[in-house]
Amino acid sequence: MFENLSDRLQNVMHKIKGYGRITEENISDMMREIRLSLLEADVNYKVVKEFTNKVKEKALGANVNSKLSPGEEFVKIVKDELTELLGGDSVPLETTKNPTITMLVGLQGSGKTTTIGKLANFLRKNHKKKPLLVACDIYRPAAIDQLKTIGKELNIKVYSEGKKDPVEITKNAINYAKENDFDYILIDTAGRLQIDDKLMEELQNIENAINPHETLLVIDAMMGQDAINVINGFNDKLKLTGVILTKLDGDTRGGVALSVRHLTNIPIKFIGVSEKMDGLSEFHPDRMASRIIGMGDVLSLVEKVSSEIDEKDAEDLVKKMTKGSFDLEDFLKQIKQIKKLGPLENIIKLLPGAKKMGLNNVKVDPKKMSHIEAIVLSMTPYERKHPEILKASRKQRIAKGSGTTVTEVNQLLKQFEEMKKMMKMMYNGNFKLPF
Ligand SMILES: Nc1nc2c(ncn2[C@@H]2O[C@H](COP(=O)(O)OP(=O)(O)O)[C@@H](O)[C@H]2O)c(=O)[nH]1
Ligand SMILES: [Mg+2]
Repeated sequence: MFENLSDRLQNVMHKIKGYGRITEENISDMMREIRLSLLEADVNYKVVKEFTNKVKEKALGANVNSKLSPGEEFVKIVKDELTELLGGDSVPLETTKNPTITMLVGLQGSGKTTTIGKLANFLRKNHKKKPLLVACDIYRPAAIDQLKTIGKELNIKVYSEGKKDPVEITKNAINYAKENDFDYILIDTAGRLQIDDKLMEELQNIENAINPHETLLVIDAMMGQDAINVINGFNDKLKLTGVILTKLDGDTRGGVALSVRHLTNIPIKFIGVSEKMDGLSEFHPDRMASRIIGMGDVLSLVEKVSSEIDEKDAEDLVKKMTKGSFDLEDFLKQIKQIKKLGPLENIIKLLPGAKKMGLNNVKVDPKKMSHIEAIVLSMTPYERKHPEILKASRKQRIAKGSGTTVTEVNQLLKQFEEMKKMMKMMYNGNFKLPF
């Protein structure tokens, strides 16, 4: 998502860093670039115009006594304005009520049923909730089965009464949840290909009957600008509390994300980034802005790492890294931990400057990771602590033991040395962000 926009904006940021002063003249080229890149990302033209006007105004009035260079000041202005555009402060999902009732609405195929599963998974993992999924898309038997399959996969209870009045089903489901200690109710509703009165009436009836704490509109980001009309259409009839933008993994432009808040005033609460049950991220405007302009998303990275990795282990590792006492034994531990985080390319993308370093499109071959692990495992503990003793015969033994080649062993040792050097540089403060 946002690939092209991010590329182009990072180029602009890079150029402007070279300017000693920001003047009306040199800024107009930059603003043109920014305007075009936003339009190409399918951001609404009105939004683009207001955005560029604001950035320009702020840049020309920027504080000359600031500690930042004029270029850095400009980058900061763009980042702040992008954050605003994406919605400013993040608006968290309601989780405090017992039970909390959340209803998902949206057009057919937008991703409601899938997102219900993802949300339940998220709530259980991050908020220790016991969710109940409620099947209210009663018109297609396949829709109920789909939800049941998802429930089975996640081992989360699905409440269903087949083809009955959705209002009755939801009321019964809430009673059932209360009696059985479920503390988060997620309601899957019917969708249509277009907004129509009958659908809206049904959704309104449910809303009036149960007064949900959240009514979230699920919307397919690949719809582009049309999404805004759909959001407004639903919001006219229902009390939407947020939007979930799905399939942002398929839409490299991502313009909708940049227009929704400004044009509808409804916050984006989550984004869908894959078909899988863990493919849902909380939406944080500031972090997203930071990612778009290439400053990385270190906060999300830290969160991801701390939810998957033992904190004590991570702390030890960082200590060793910074002291330069990091050895192959630690490297092995690290590989094991990294494997827990899922595909490495998703992690790399969150690093500051990943793009500039050419790392954003790296494909990490899981087979290669296993090879590395096997090589280190074939070393004796002493060898892992003192890789400098590894000469030809030892290397041959290791290659044989791990089912790899001496070349691969050499490659690994070289990579390890480079990694150590980089860690030292970071520690000594010589590591500069690449833009
Ligand atoms: N790539 C991708 N596919 C998604 C995402 N969310 C949903 N889908 C897919 O979109 C299709 C429709 O989803 P579904 O949940 O059945 O939509 P519903 O009709 O609104 O309930 C399914 O094939 C999902 O796997 C997403 O964030 N990324
Ligand atoms: Mg569905």
